Amino acid sequence: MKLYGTPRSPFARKIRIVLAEKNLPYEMVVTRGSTPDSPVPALNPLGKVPTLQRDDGRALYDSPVIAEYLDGIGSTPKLIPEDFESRIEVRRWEALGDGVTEAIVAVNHERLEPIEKQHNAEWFAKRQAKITLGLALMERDLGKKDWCFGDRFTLADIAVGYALGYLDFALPEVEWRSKHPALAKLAARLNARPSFSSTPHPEQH
Ligand SMILES: N[C@@H](CCC(=O)N[C@@H](CS)C(=O)NCC(=O)O)C(=O)O
Repeated sequence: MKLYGTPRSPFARKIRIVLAEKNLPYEMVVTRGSTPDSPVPALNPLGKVPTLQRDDGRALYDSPVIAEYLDGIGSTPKLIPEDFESRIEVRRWEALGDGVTEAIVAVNHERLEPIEKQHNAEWFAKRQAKITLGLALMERDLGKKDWCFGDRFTLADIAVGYALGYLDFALPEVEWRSKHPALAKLAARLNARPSFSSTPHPEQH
């Protein structure tokens, strides 16, 4: 199996965490999705990473589909519950983590543009609201529980953990821990797991 992605891509990190949790061997192909020489568009017409190439050569995208595939081919631990309602709830957590991450990616990329090309304050405020409201809902729904869903580690925890990890990486000035003590505690535990600690984002420059 080959995973196409970059060390900076949060969505690729999400899949690297899943691969590590499932203890699945893979080859990492470091590439962006849409550079002229990228092999990704031949596999994924959307030109996005992560793209996974299965052992039979077929390609999979986006990260929710890849995560479900890896959970299906790997053995324990099961990251997505079988039961319908539980599964939908874990996938909702995943959508929340992915959506917050998308907003952080958008803000981070926009800030790298020359100031005269950047969107206006209203554009930034809309993305900021997604991050703020998303974190507030995560904090509320996590509450006093040890895990985001049920009584064990699932894809829901990966979704929250990689989103918070990317927030620290891309927007380190956002001080979210004091306002979200439950998330802060969960993040500390998740960041200590080998799947998280072995897949850090590189330094921003
Ligand atoms: N919803 C996608 C998002 C993937 C995504 O946006 N990847 C970015 C890198 S972080 C990318 O490849 N962007 C290139 C492009 O959009 O052309 C997923 O979950 O896999």
